[in-house]
Amino acid sequence: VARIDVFNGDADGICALQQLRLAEPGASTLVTGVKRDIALLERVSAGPGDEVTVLDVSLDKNRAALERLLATGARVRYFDHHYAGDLPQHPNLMARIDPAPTRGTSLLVDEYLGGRYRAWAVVGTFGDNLDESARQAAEPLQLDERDLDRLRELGVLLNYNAYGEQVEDLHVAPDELFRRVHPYADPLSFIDSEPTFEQLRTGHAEDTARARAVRPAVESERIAVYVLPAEPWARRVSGVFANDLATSAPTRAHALLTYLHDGGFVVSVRAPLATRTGADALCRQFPTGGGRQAAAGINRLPEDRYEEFVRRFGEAFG
Ligand SMILES: [Mn+2]
Repeated sequence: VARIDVFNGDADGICALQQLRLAEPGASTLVTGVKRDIALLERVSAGPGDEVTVLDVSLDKNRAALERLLATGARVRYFDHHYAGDLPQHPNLMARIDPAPTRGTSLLVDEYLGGRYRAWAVVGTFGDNLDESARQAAEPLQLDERDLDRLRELGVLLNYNAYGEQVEDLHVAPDELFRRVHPYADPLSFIDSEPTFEQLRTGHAEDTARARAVRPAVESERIAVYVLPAEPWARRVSGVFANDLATSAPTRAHALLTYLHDGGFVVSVRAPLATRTGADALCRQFPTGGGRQAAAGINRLPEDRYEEFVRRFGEAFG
């Protein structure tokens, strides 16, 4: 029986898998990618009885591959909080899917495991910018404020590492990052002992300083649009910078457009933190758009649709 773990390469995906594999140790094949690379299941081949675990990628975007795997007799466990559409009904599918805007995949896995590796669930939840939920989940751990801040920073850094157009843009490939994380049942030990933490912290500080120097292309009380150049630092920092902007102006919606090397933009949208809705509905108006109510994106916005995007962004949030 083959065991295949399919997970979003971001903090929430890695921390969801970390909890499951601490609870159920053993070798598995890892299938992952940059944060936006969510059509992951199509890369999986599995046979009768094989166990496929899928974490933090939209079922709707993986539906055809999921149906194919179920038809071959594979058993699939699916945990996610993105838009799913109708769930396939199949005896070999166990799905825990909840698109609630305040709970990520790490917390769905935490619930499944009865809170066994709660600290990792807290890290993943901070990574998805769900600070309030993360703090609530952390209460029974009785951490002091300093340790809670360290868990938050780790979540932000793991999340930051997942942003890029290709794995080559990233400081650490997500499958390798999972292998580095995996020996640590306690994320605070990872922070103290594993050099990767400092590596990501330095990279994050450098990229953020460059992003902060960029002025908005459009700015009003309700919306702001930033355009970043086609460089690896911009591709890495865009998501985390979008979360920073959202936190610093909670009643404003933010859009970050990063030029792709072959034209067009990759887009990150954050709904105002005060409402946390409307980002996915806006992005799904464009062919490669998708995401969650609070945070969504467009994988490729053609350059000639820039004005249209700004107009629709204004209509959605202005
Ligand atoms: Mn997530």
